[in-house]
Amino acid sequence: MILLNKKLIKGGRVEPEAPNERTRSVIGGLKHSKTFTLVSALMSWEDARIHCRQHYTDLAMIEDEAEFNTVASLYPSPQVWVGLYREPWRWSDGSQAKFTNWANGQPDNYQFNQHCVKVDNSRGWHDENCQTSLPFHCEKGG
Ligand SMILES: [Ca+2]
Repeated sequence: MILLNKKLIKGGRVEPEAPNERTRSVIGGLKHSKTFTLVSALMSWEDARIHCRQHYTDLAMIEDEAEFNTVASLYPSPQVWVGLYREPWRWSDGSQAKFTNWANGQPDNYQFNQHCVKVDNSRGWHDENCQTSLPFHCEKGG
């Protein structure tokens, strides 16, 4: 894989750089270094996970304070999917969520239909209907 003029060349095929994607790295997290990317395209949680697994490693799994701060620095999108779902609350790779930052009154499972997690621009976590279309955070590495 070669990066050339912002085009990704893979197997002889030139793929355009994904639009509106911002990247930022964190080093020294729970599991070495990760690169988090905010993807502005609006997708359901499941479609967002498919996109992340195709282009990165997975939806963002925020496993400690350092990673939390890095993901938060990628805003200004007001609401963004991360790779957390129930139940019990676990990350996209099946690991248990030890670090969480629920907003006041969350998770509330409003209308018994909120099984995926978004973060808001005050950095609080909310359970949300998985079919809602939102931008999302992916991670690579880790
Ligand atoms: Ca909720």
